[in-house]
Amino acid sequence: MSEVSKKRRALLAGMAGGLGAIGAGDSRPLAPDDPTKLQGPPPTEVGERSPFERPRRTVMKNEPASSSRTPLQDLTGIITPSDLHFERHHAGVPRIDPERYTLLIHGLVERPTIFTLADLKRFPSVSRLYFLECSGNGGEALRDPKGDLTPQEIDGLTSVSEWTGVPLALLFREVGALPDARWFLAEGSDAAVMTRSVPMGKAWDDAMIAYAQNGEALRPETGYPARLLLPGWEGNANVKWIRRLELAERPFFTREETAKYTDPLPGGKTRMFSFEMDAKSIITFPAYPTKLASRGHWEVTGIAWSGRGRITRVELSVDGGRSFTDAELQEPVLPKCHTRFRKLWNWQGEPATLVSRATDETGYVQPTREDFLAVRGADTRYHFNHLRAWKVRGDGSVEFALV
Ligand SMILES: Nc1nc2c(c(=O)[nH]1)N[C@H]1C(S)=C(S)[C@@H](COP(=O)(O)O)O[C@H]1N2
Ligand SMILES: [Mo]
Repeated sequence: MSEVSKKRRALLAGMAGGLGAIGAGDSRPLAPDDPTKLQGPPPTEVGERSPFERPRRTVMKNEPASSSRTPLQDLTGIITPSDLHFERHHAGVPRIDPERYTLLIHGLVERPTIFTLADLKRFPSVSRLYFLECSGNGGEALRDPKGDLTPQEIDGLTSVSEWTGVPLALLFREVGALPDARWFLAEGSDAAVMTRSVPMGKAWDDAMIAYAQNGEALRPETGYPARLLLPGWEGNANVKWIRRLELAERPFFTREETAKYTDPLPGGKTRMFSFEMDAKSIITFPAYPTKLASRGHWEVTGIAWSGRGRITRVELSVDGGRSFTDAELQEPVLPKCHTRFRKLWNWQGEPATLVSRATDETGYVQPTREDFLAVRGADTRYHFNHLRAWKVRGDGSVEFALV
C-alpha cells in the first residue's frame, strides 16, 4: 500500500469512531504475530462484514420515515451493496409471497395475460448495471445548505445495482401490444398503490421487469419479488412490487404525475413527465466531516452519472469553479450508471474550493446553481443537478458549499 493510501486509511479508521469500542464486543483474538497459531471461526452459511466496518444507511427523520440514504462516502468503485441501496417508499414495504405473485398485462393488447414469477423467469433475461436515483435527490443542497452535510445527506438517494430481469419488450410482444398503444400504466401492490404512466418507447428501448439485484432476489424494500426498472429515469416511475401494466393511447395523469413529480417553472408553466435524470456529479472524498491530516498528495474522488447515457468527462476545480482540469474516469464507464472519477491533488495548506463538473455523451454539461435556477426557478422541486462544492480550510477541515 502506498504512503498516501496508508495515511488515508488511518484517517478514515480514525473517523469511524473508536475501533477499540467496536472490537471490544468481539471475543475473537486479534491477529497474532504468528498467524499459524490463529484458530479462525468456522465457515458460516451467510457472511458478515468485519466488525471494524460499519457502513450504514441514514434513515430520514420525518414521521413516518419513508426514505434512507446510501453512504456514498463509504463506498469504492461503482456498486452499492444491496443492503445499503437507498430506500424510498410512500406507504411501507409489503410482504409478497413469490408463489402467489402475479403481473397482469392488459389494455391495448391482443392477449391480456397474467404472468407468475416463474413465468417471468422463463423468458431470456438480461443483467445490467444501472443507477437508480430519486428525483428529489439533492434538494437539500439547493437553497440554503449548511456546511455540515455529508455526501450521503446531500445525494444519498442514488445507488447502483446489477439488475436482472426480463426486457419489457419481450413481454409486450408476448401479449401482442397493439400499434395504438402509446403509453402504459404501471401499478404497484403496496398500500400506496403507486401508479405512473410511461411512454411505450421506453419499453421498446431498455425497460425491464427486474427480479434480481446483485446476484440474488430483490430485497423486500427494493420491490421483491419484481419491480419495473426504467434505466436512467426518475426513481419514482420505477414502480416496485409491480402488479399491473395497462397499455393505452395516452397517459393516465395519476396523482404521482400531477400533484407530485411535476415541476413548477417560472412564468406559471409546469414541467411534467420529466423522466430523464440529468448529468450530475459529487465529490465523495474529501468531503465533510473529513479533516485532511497533513499537506501533500490526496486523491480527490467521487461519482458522476447521467440518465441519458455515458459520462464522457468529469472536470475538477480547486478554485471554486474559476478553472477546471480533467479527472480520470475509472473503468468501467457504463451508460446510465455511476462512473467513478479520481485525481491526485497536491494540497499545500491553501484554502481551496473543490468542484466537480460532469459532461455526458449528449454533450450536456452539469450547470452552475445560477444557471440551474435561471431555467428552473426557485420553486423547482425535483432534478437538482447543479454543481456541488467542498471548501477545504487551512487546517484541513472540509465543509459543503455551493458555487
Ligand atoms: N410501489 C411503489 N413503487 C415505488 C415507490 C413506492 O412508494 N411504491 N417509491 C418510488 C420512489 S419515489 C423511488 S425514488 C424509488 C426508490 O426505489 P428503491 O427504494 O428501490 O431505492 O421507487 C419508486 N417506486
Ligand atoms: Mo423518489
